[in-house]
Amino acid sequence: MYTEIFLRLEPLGVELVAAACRKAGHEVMLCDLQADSHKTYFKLLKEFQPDAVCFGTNYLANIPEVVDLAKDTKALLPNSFFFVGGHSASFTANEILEHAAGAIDCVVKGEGEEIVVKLLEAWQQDKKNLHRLPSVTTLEGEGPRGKLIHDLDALLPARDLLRNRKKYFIGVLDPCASIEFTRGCPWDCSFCSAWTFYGRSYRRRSVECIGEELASIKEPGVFIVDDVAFIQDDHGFAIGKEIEKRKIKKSYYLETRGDVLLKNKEVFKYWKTLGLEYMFLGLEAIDEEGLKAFRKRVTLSKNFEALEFARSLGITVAINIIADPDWDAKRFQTIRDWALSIPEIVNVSINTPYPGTETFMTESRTFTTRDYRLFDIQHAVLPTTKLSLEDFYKELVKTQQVLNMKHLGWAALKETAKLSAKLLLKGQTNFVKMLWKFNSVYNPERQMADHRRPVKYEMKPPVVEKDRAKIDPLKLYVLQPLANEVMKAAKIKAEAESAVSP
Ligand code: B12
Ligand code: SF4
Repeated sequence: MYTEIFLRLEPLGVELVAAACRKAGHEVMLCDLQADSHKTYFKLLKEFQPDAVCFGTNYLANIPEVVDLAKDTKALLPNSFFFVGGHSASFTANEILEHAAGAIDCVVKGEGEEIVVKLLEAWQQDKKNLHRLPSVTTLEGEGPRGKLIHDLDALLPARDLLRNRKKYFIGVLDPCASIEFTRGCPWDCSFCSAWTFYGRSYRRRSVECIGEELASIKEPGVFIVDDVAFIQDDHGFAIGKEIEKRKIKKSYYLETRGDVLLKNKEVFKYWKTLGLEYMFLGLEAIDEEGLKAFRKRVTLSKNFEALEFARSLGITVAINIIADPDWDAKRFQTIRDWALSIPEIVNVSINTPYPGTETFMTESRTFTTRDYRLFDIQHAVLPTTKLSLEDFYKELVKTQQVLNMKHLGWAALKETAKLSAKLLLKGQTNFVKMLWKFNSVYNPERQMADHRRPVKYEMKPPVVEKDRAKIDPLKLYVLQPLANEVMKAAKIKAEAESAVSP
């Protein structure tokens, strides 16, 4: 739902996998189904007649679509090799294969750049033993856990293969490209799977490589995809100097944590001068109890101090708050009152335990649905205890509407009109379209109707372990955890936390 309105960004992971295949000598075509229709996809398949088709499946909500597309692709090209990779696919490999009933040959877990080349080779030579490769799961079995890739600088994303680059945007950054400075996150929030995917590691790309990539980007807007930007200020400063040296002028969007922002004030100040315009802060809760439950490891006062600081820099800040299905109308009203009292953009998501997160295993409430399509943090998949499901959605949408209107009040509309005209003159229509779409996408009836859709593929329920202490985090990891990487990340996290502890 979110991507129907506010943003649509390029699939960097898939572009990297494409770049790896191309470097190995394969002819590659990319089709981004965020920007292209299924009709176009099948037309391209017929024209290109690929030997292999692979899908990036970062989002749980897309799994049913990918499984159905796999079945239709195999019907069209029975001899082609069909495989799937990406974030959510890595945590649901066996169940995806079962749903596809033979239409998906294998699922690749974790980072795809290195294994994809070996996989294509293996398919040509020995199809029966694919499951012996690291990170590869087939209906026959599963290979050993893969390792982190050797070199984050080895490839640049194959941006040139995307046919609709004008369609990528986030708010007023229209058009907008994406870039990665670092990979992984040293924290371990209970609702998040970013750390389990990368085995709690944190790696940096070289400054030269980032500079070269930024210089090759044509779009004026750049979304930095790092989970937590500028955890280490030296890296942030060095990238900035490289940008200055190369005279690169862009507008930037990034996501970070309140404590990192406070620890590294100078680097964020510096980036403001380089074009940093938008920042996303995952506050998640406005009470200490909530922060503790999410194991955010930051205090409320530090988060509020971080907001003050971001405000002082003149950066537009968006905040996320997680609503729980057990909220009542009063709780939503508290959020509305608070959100209206601050100038920032407030986004509300719904607490959704999903595979790969700790909460998926510890959540003792029973899911009310196991329809993958509803696991998009905009639907309630846990029981709404104080409100009926319909009233819960009414409150949620009312909150989102109030917050949306706050930013499209009269003063903002005047500014928006100027901006819209400027973008339209350049032929960019994404931002303008976004302004009129809110009510058609966010409405309680549509959300209720989503719950009534027949469910073809159901997610496997977790084996619940209520005692958090009994969960071995190593079991959650997709890749083989490397002791030195985990220790390095723990040190980085400790440094970040100690710098802002009261
Ligand atoms: C950037 C980002 C976005 C961008 C997406 C840009 C895009 N089009 O891809 C935006 C802001 C739009 C976004 C939106 C959302 N996001 Co998001 N996002 C991220 C983030 C921070 C980084 C992803 C990224 O680009 N990484 C860099 C690239 C290089 O890595 P990658 O994509 O993972 O690709 C690697 C591997 O996965 C693999 N791979 C990928 N594709 C393929 C394909 C094949 C064939 C193979 C072999 C391998 C492979 O190899 C790649 C290279 O190593 C991740 C967190 C994370 N660290 O993963 C969350 C994350 C993926 N998002 C998440 C969520 C919840 C959402 C939203 C639902 C939030 C919302 N309510 O709107 C939406 C849904 C969007 C949608 N399309 O439906 C969750 C995933 C939830 C889930 N399990 O379904 C994550 C994990 C965040 C979290 N902390 O939990 N997101
Ligand atoms: S700090 Fe952000 S990316 Fe890291 S574990 Fe927590 S929510 Fe996930």
